[in-house]
Amino acid sequence: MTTWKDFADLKAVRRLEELARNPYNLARPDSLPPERIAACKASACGFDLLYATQRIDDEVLAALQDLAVEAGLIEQFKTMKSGAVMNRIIGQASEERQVLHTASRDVFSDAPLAPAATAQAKEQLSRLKQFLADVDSGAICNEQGEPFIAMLQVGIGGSDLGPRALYLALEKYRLPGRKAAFIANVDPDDAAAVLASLDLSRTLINVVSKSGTTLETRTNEELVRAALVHAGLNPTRHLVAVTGAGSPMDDPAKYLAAFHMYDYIGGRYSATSMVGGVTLGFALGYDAFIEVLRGAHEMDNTAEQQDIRTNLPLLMAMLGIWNRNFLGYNTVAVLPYSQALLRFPAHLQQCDMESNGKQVSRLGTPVTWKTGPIVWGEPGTNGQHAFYQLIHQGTETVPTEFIGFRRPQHGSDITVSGTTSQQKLVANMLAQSLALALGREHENPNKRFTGNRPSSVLITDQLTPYTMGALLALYENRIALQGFCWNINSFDQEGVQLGKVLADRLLGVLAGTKVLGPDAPESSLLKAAGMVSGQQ
Ligand code: G6Q
Repeated sequence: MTTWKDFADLKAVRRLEELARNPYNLARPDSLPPERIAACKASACGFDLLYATQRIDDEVLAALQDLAVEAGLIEQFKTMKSGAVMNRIIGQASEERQVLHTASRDVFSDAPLAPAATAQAKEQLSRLKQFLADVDSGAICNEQGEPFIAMLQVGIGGSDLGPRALYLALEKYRLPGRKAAFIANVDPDDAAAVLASLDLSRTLINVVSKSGTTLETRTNEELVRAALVHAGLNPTRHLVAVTGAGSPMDDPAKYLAAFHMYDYIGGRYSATSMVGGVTLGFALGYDAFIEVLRGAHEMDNTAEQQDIRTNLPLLMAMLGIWNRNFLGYNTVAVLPYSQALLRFPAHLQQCDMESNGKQVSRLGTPVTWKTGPIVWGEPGTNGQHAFYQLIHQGTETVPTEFIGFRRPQHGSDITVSGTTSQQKLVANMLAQSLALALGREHENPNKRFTGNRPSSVLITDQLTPYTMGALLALYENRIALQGFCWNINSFDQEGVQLGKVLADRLLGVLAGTKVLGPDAPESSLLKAAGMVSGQQ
């Protein structure tokens, strides 16, 4: 029997609504005394979360804790990790699947929570280890007997964003002479540019598609196969596949090696499965990928704690719910002060918005409360010279999540005017957090900062494979916990289907296999866009 409860029916929601009538004012004098800054700090897996600059006090935190307990968030998280069918909606046809991305990193203990899934993860890991050893030893090489030096991942959405974000974050740890590249979009210009940057004869192509049917990926696979043939190369010596067991791509004869992912791992949660493992393992080494898994696993363990003050994913989830549902803020900016995290906000955008952009509760009825916010971001300090104007003085309050590192990844730095570049980076991040909170009075209203704008700062020593894994899992778990609280199914994505269906109709018209009446909106739109021959 499920105990899923709708958000609007939770008692703690009433209490939080009361507290939200007079929330903590960050802009009043002395709003950030030293004891508040010291107390509003939680730590896990080497990360510190500084949240004194959120509009909360002890009463709000206690009520958020009550909300988490009443909604059974930690029980639901553990139930998910143990293999319950969490991807479902009661009384409606839905995916009806387990949600076990956590099993792909629960490989360090002898008693994993979902033993069958973890056994499959271990089996894939040992296949990966052997494959990478064969690449290293030259047992797998090109037709001239030369080692492979690059891997091109072809995949889109969940089969691209997480692996790409992690690769860019960890490029510093690349094995000597190795690199990775990515093609996602069905954009011939992107494919041409990426292919031009590679020596195809020494490149492995890793085609990643859980379904094995995705239009963009299958088209790009054909494009790359044609490029290999054009270069006089044999595609089966170069192509590797990661796909769902039994998918149309699950055909070992067409690939040099094939890895599996399983239906219990959602695309956007798949970076720690073979979807990320093959390319990250090739470029960074098997051991670095295991470190990513270790970081993620330890953050998964943290997420099992009941106490909001020590469970970082839970704390971030509940602060987000306070901002979204009780203070009424519509968006969240994730602003890493690290260029290496360039694509991490894009990955989170998918993970969060595809998971929690939902309008029906798990009880099958329309929600009467707000669900996922609009998530976006860019690295600072670049953003400071761009969109921070709106964050500081716009009419929309943008709760902000800053991410920073005390030490650079590379050993080199420079001291200018008494500070290093890394110190400048971190000082800027902390300054933004203070400026948003405190604001500034001025007789000129155009120079006034109202302040009282919430943010938090997530900081750790260094961006490494371990901390990247922990950071990834921190966000994945915060997203799942918020979904549980809103009582929505965070693991399906029906909202992406309609556009695909209509794109197929338009392509049918362009290919001449579908005839639509001249008054059909598809026909009129193709005509207006100048896409139908003779209609420029
Ligand atoms: C993620 C989504 C979606 C998916 C892509 C690629 O959760 O389901 O982004 O990952 O559509 O799908 P395939 O891996 O099946 O090609």
